[in-house]
Amino acid sequence: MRIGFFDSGIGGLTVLKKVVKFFNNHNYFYFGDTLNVPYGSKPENFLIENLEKTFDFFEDLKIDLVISACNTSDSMVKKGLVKLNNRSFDYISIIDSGIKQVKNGEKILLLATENTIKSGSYREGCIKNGVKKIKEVPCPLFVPLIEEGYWYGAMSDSITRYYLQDSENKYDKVILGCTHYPILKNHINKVLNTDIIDPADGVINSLIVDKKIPYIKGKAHIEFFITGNVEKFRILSRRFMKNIRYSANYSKIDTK
Ligand code: DGN
Repeated sequence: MRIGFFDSGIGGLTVLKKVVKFFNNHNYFYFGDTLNVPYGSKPENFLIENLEKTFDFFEDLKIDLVISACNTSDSMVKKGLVKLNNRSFDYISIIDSGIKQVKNGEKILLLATENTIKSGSYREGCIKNGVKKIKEVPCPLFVPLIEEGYWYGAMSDSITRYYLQDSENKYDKVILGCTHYPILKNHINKVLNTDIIDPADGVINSLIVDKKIPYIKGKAHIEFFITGNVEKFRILSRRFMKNIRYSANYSKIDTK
């Protein structure tokens, strides 16, 4: 199958890695818009236009299934600002995959970008699922930190502590509502010591339950399409995807 992923940068790799690890031998296509990262506080119009163009690109590539690996862009779909009606591919929402994992009566901490929080998509979904309380915390410094490769160490630790300082021991679960954030999972876990919801696990679950991708043992092939610095992306993605069997091509692409 031909499976597409999109994100502003390397965050979507947290979703891609889990899917490739589980389903192995398919043709994967990853669109990383590193020229425009971060998406967190970009104007809505920009996000809508960009996502429409990304979807056009996936149609040109004859993609069968698109997995949203960017909550911020997915929130435009959830709000109905980007439509899927006439698209030729099937689509999996990362936000829906996160919401599915919350339960009635739980107290939830949502970490996400400003735009995702502003969309209210997680809040509404969690409330529908009966959560008792939801606190939303934007963590804008996480994304540049991760894009620059600071996945460990004192700087990541102190920024994590700064964002989470008032949230310790108050919530049943924390949703990592931005695909970049699982890269800092160890730091987040150290501060909160709370169950973590990674929406990517919900993606895997719905792929299995709905039998959307056949399991084919073997080696994956990934085509990366990057709008910014391809070499920087190649180095970081290799570092993140180590221990996974895949072959890859990296191409520069213009979004205009
Ligand atoms: N990784 C994206 C998300 O899940 O929202 C976007 C992060 C960003 O560009 N700020």
